[in-house]
Amino acid sequence: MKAAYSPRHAAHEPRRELALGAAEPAHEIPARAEAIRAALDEDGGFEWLEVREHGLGPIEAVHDATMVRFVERAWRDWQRWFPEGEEAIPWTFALPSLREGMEPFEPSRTRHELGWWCFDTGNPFTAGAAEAARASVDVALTAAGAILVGERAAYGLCRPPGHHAARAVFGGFCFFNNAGIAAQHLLDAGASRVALLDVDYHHGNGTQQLFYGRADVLTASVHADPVREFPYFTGFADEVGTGAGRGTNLNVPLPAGVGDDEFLAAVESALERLAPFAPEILVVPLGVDTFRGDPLGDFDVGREAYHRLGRLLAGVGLPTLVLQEGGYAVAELGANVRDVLRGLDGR
Ligand code: SP5
Ligand code: ZN
Repeated sequence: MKAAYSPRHAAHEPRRELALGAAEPAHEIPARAEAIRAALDEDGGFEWLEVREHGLGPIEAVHDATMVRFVERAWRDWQRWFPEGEEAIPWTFALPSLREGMEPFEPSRTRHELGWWCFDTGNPFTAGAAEAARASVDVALTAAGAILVGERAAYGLCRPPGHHAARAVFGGFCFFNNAGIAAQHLLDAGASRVALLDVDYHHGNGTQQLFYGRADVLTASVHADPVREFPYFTGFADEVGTGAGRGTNLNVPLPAGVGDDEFLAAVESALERLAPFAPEILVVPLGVDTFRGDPLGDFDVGREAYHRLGRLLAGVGLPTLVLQEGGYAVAELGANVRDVLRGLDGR
């Protein structure tokens, strides 16, 4: 299988993140991508593509251009005003109700602009975040390019992940929505309908938001019920799309403790519901934080489930672009991802 990886992911090296008011060691760390890379190298079934730089055009095709420019300068600005710390973490957020009934706000007026563009405290911004985020998009677009020239399946080892980044806000370890950018790129290259099936433990809120009103992109996500889990405010089953996009969003929230069979049955039912949409290409934001040993998850999904997941995806019979999202049990991360891709590859 063709795969893409960039060493530039390592430029983003957060040390800690804040959750529930406490600092803890960062989960989204360079060792994740290196573990996956090592497992795929050891497998031998993956051919690494040369990653091509695609510039800001494809990013600005889905994201607010002002946010994209902010990401590029955020570290420099933060260092200037708040030089303490190895990472930047906002602590005041521009919730719309704060200025309800008031004049529109110009976020660049404040030194704390990060609290306008980032929605959570668990997403440390570092000196190399922008470089790594750009590289992650290029990895996704390079893998998408393999699909465009006829590959049946391709994998982008994206880091940082992307599925929590919406049009004009980022968070959840994500800066740019790699899968959303890739899906738009596939459409712009001639595909008429693209379906995304997000199997990360967390709801793919960013991807949902990007395409919520769109009839040419179907977004589906199987994830932990947002009643108890990040991102808390999206991912409910009654979110079905709006306007022309009504019926093109599917959420399958799951309870704590689901095992292999329940998780895979949820994936299978989501796949069945993609069929009437008749997509030409399937994009799979792949998180393996569904794994029972994951420090961020509460599912009871075992190692054996991942090969079965890959076989389910293969059964759809569409050109399939798999892009890396979460997965924080670093010791098992490589094997879990490898097994999905082996299953997808019919091995
Ligand atoms: C891409 C992705 O998987 N993003 C997930 C972001 C989740 N952020 C919330 C992390 C909460 C960590 N606190 C858990 C306490 C257990 N030590
Ligand atoms: Zn996740």
